[in-house]
Amino acid sequence: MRQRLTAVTLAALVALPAVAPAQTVAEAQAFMDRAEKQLLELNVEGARADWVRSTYIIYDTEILGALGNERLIAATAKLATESTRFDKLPLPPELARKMKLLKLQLTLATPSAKAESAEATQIAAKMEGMYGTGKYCQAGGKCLDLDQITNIMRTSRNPAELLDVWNGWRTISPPMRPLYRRFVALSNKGARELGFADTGAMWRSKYDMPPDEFSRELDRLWQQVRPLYLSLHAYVRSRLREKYGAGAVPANGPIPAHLLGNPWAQTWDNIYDLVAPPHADPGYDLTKILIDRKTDYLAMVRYGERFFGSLGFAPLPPTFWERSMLVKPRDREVVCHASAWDVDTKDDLRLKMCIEVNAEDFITIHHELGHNFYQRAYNKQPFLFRDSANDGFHEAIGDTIALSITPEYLVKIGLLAHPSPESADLGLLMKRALEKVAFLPFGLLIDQWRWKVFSGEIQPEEYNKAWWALRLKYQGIAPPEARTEAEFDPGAKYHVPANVPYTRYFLADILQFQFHRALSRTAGCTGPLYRCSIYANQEAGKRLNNMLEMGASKPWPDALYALTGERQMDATAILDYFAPLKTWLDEQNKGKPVGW
Ligand code: X8Z
Ligand code: ZN
Repeated sequence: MRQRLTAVTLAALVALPAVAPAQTVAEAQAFMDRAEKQLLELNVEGARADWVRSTYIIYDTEILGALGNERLIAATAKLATESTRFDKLPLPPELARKMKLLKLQLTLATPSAKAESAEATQIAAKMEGMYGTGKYCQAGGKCLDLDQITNIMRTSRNPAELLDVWNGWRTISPPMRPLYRRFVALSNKGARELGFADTGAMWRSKYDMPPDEFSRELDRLWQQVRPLYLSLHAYVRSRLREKYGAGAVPANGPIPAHLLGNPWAQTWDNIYDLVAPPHADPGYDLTKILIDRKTDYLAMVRYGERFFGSLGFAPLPPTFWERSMLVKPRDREVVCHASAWDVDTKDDLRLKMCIEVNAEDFITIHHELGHNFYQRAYNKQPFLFRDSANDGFHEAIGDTIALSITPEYLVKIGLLAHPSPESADLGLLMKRALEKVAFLPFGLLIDQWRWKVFSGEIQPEEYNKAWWALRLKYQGIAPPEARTEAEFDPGAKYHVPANVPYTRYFLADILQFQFHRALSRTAGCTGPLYRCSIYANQEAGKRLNNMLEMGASKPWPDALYALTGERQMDATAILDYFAPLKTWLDEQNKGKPVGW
């Protein structure tokens, strides 16, 4: 019902082309068959150009990538507009869903005017290229790329050095500011041509519910987890204050953004050593284990592949190993930000990543492989259903698997000699919380900023001010030094110049715990969730696969139901998981300020 409602709304808003209304379901079906065939061809062509652009950034590949994208967007928009002819026709459910999805295909809608569509796609390619090739050149003349900066932020405990590279990475983005401004105008124009109020409204329409209801859902989920975040924030702040001094970290104000072990302060697990609960040593350090054992990048990917294999998934195809980019090439510029590809939407799976041997990348490999195994699971679906139930599902699969990387699992695969004692649980939970709980407000705020930028509520003259207001509001962090509108700090986060929606990661952070809870129970694990691993459990594998195979063929609550028996996104699973830590944190925070 909802699907048809959306379609009708769209029809009312879209300027209908002057064609006679179609009459029959057969006609609608023929249109859809043609549309899916054309979109498949253009998608594959576009993905090939995009792959080369991302793994070999030069002048020409940027143009070729933009061109492929432009063709694909133009064809998709044209088909979406044409499809409104069938809006009033009652259609069988599958066809109706395809009509709906066709109208929601685009992340970037470009204006129909040729010059403007070319400009929009060129700006997009250019901004991603600027990010990919971005470097901070220090006063001494040494230039650092993002991987080097990330490593410094991960390991350095010298505030001056941290401040230097934190500021340094943000020197790459001010030149993006005028481009981004223009990009917003053009993409909004394109979105409006398709009947959406703006690009943000288009993005919010992809969740099988009215866009405003989706916003309220997000708020509901955030309210569920906010107390947990506040407890973690207050505790981490007080420990950082001990480490860096009262002059550096306020007692009851925001945490300076450069002290949290990550260039964007989005995950904090790299500063575990600074905030570790006493007497709760996890007993191992995965980074150290990988390095000591001389595990290389290929072996790391094989571990991930074998986990999926243990659940009953077929091994990755030989072409995965031939065509993936797994390490940073020495001789050319690439987009290092990790991504998973399915170039022919069938079996040409690839991973693009600049793997380094550490625990963070070990987890990211599982994240990316989750995309690849999802892609392959839904490849028997018709083209428009070759997608996840919603984008949060796509981001949650690999992370769900990574939640099963428990000490017991590491023992099973021979990376650890003995499982950690129970006394280690608190330490392990803290580490996970620094990764998963710390991320929640960050996952939410990126698009809170972008949606307001797209709607015009945030004007270009206040891009940075509004950015830091949201960083403060949701995360309780502040820039280490005053920022001005001469900077463009959102551009220093990949997904902004690359135009990748971000709310998906917030959803995934919640969903993965829901998935983990359901699969753990399926696997017969009755203990605390943080001790459950679904490794080698075929039944859990089957249950997961059943959902993955559905792709986007059904509204996401149906997919969620198939896996969990629940129809709502629900944060009680993440709260259950961290419950013992929350109790401990609140104990530590007694008599100390919470919030900012
Ligand atoms: O971008 C990613 C993945 C690719 S989909 C590496 N992630 C977000 C980020 O890095 O900001 C994974 C978690 C959040
Ligand atoms: Zn991802």
